[in-house]
Amino acid sequence: MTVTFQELQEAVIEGQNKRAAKLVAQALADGLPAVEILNLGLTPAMAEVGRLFERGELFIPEMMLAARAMREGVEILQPHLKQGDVKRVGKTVITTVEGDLHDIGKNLVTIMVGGAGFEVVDLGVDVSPQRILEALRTEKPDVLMLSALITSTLNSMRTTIQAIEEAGLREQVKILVGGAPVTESFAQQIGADGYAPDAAGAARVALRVIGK
Ligand code: B1M
Repeated sequence: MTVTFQELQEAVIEGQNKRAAKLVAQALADGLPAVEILNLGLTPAMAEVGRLFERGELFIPEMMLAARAMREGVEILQPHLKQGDVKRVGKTVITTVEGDLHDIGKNLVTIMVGGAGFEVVDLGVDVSPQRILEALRTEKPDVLMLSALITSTLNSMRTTIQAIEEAGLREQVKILVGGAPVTESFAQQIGADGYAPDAAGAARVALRVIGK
């Protein structure tokens, strides 16, 4: 029986991780493209979870279960989102900024940027400017990618970029920012080199800023 996007969304919204993983595997077996499963099945489910949370119809524990179901679905999709043999084009350090624990979007960016040929060093979530400075010194990436999902942590993006400037490291790295509350104009305001609204866009902008 063919899997529908509706079924996939329901499994994620209801936090049924095993069912979500099984449906993703089935959808792939049915021949659905991985990008469609992601964009029409999994991602809209998280948007709905956010709406239900805002309306007080769903709470943090359910949000965490939905996040787990999404993550397990993405794990099955991951090998199918990669392009074939890609040439290494550069190195990137990626992180969710200080105070922010959201990592699903960052992880998707990691997959897409890795698929575009970047070696990716993922620092995780809730990462301080000091830790990011350390990584810039040791990893020497071409691109630093900062993700934020809550309005209150947008300020951490700003302070991270300020810390990089103050440390005299700004010229050695291109900085890209993204995440639901981030906009192109905010990116310009805080002195980032680029912004992308989604994971595929992040890969394109990363290539562009390093001249590829
Ligand atoms: Co939270 N949360 N959450 N949450 N959560 C949001 C973000 C929220 C919008 C929900 C809502 O109210 N509607 C809201 C923020 C409101 C605001 O500030 N504007 C919110 C809140 C309030 C909170 C807490 C404060 C709740 C509380 O404790 N009272 C708390 C904060 C904790 C913290 O971070 N300090 C919290 C906690 C959590 C959980 C831990 C339960 C869980 C996260 C689990 C995890 O990530 N491991 C969670 C979840 C799941 C969500 C929602 C429902 C889903 C987020 C998600 O994964 N989306 C979210 C609602 C929503 O987004 N509508 C919500 C799917 C993902 C694929 O999309 O992350 O946007 P996204 O990533 C996209 C793009 O943004 C972009 O590409 C990705 C793929 O296309 N992108 C980049 C992301 N990073 C990028 C970087 C780039 C470029 C593009 O370049 C560098």
